[in-house]
Amino acid sequence: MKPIKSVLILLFISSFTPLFAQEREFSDLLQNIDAREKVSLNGLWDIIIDPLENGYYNHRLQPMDNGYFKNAKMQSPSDLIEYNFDTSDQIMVPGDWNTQMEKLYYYEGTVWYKKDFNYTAKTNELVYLYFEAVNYEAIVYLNGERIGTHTGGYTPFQFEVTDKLKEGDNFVVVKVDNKRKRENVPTVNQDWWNYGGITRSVHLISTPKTHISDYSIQLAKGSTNIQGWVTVENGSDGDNVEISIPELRKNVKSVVKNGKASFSIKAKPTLWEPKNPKLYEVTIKTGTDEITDTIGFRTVSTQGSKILLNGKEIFLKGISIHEEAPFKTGRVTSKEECRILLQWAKELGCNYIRLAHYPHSETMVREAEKMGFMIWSEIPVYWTILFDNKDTYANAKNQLTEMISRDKNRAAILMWSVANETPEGEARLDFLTNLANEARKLDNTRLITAALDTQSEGEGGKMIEDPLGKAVDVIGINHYCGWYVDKPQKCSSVKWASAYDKPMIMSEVGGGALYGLHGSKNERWTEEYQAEVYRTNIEMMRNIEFLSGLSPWILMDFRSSRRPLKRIQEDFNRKGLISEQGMKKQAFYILRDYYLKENN
Ligand code: GCB
Repeated sequence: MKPIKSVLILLFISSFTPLFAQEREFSDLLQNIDAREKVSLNGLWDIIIDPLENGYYNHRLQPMDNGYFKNAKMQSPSDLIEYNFDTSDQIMVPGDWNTQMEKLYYYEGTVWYKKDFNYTAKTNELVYLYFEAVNYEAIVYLNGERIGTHTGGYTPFQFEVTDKLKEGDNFVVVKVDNKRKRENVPTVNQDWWNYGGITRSVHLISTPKTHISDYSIQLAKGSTNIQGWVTVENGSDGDNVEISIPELRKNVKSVVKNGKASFSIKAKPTLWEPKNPKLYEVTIKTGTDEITDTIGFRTVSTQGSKILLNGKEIFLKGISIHEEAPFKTGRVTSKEECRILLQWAKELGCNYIRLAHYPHSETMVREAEKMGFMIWSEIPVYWTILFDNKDTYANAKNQLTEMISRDKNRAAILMWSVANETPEGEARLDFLTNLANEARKLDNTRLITAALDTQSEGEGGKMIEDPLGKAVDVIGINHYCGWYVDKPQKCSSVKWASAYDKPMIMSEVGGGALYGLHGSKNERWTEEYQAEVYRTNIEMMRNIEFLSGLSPWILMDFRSSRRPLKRIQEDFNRKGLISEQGMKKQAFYILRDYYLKENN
């Protein structure tokens, strides 16, 4: 190979370095996209399934400059073009591909997506192409030109495309790749379905050239003042920004300085809480741009082993939830599906939900907030990710940053979780301590947590002394008494002690049952067995003085390729209190009784 050619190839390859390598405070995501003028790119997209990445690499495994992203069409009958989006299969966006085509059920690899659309530009506007989530790696092309990449399956990303749009016909192509890789976040082993595809909505969002891009508006830590900042894209220092909360009769003006307009408002808002999830309309104005959000105000803190909401102790009566659709399975794709899951959690008597094991959609978070659920939100730092790999850290940090960027104005979120069930070790401790510090740097108003599954046996029973306990504000414990360890009958007498004077949440307890399977309480997979696990675990939890909440595993049965047992699991983790078809198992009512009768 000639040197000049190899340099060019290297440059080409290195231009695919994931964006998360860059240092920045918040990600540059537009805040509150629902309030923006936008065109939906949802609906049917043309797809080409490409397990060999033939549309990307040539036969010498070099990236090609005329790959499928060119969306080439035959010009004459003698042309050789071995793909054609216009005659290909189609699937729905938003949506996972696994549940839309039988042959894609277990598929992990590349699928090319293409959508045609029409656009007429307005003067003085900027246009963003915004993806709410693509699992896992996305390379995005507009009209045949690569515009950027994104890594991580559960957070949004955007590209400013104003100059790349044509008047009239346009097309966007996305190379989506959900291959599991050892260095990814999550890594290769996970207990949920690796749903691939453009799993959440896609929009073209237009804004004035100078526009409000981001803001943070919250009660300040330990104060009754509403505090925040606003950033203005293409603005300059000296620009005026106005923030108003009409219901509180507040209106303040601020000026952009060093890129941000900061403000503080003395106010006495009605505080957001589960029994009264009060949200206020807040309007921000600058120059020609104006945006309105609905924002709640509350404080959250800890005092010894207690969690305080608005200064008062609160017990978190929760349930863990995967972002899996009721009745049809696959990824949740609508507000209605979010509301069904949340309504079930309401019926269960919950005031709290753990959104496992990755950031759920903004719709889910906003609907939960309106319904009065306190939220634990989490990134997929799960099990055995590569704690000694710098790129893995950069990736995890980027997912954390994008999660906090998107949801920092949601009062319902009390906790950011940095990890789930990670094995003890020095590299892991450094990795997660750094992530926890990072989360605090981005947002000092919320608590940091992680779900641990390590404990030792001491005189006082199970002893929580995982060194990660130092780095978090709230300790989550996953423990499957009666399922993975011990018989259910043993659980009532299990005692817990902690080396930390911090609140503990039982972030997971539970066991599996196939809905409709009945038998004795000693027979696995029966509803009676699962109910017994709940009964005895609830007794165990009553004895934990430093317990400040729980989120048993899990609201609804969910797909997992770790669960092959025929006639019982059939690719589902059966620890749901409700089957994927919406049928409530006995254990649902055991937990509901506990929530409705105790800890009010
Ligand atoms: C866990 C994991 C969760 C699994 C669950 C199980 O501890 O955190 O992702 O699905 O156990 O069912 O084994």
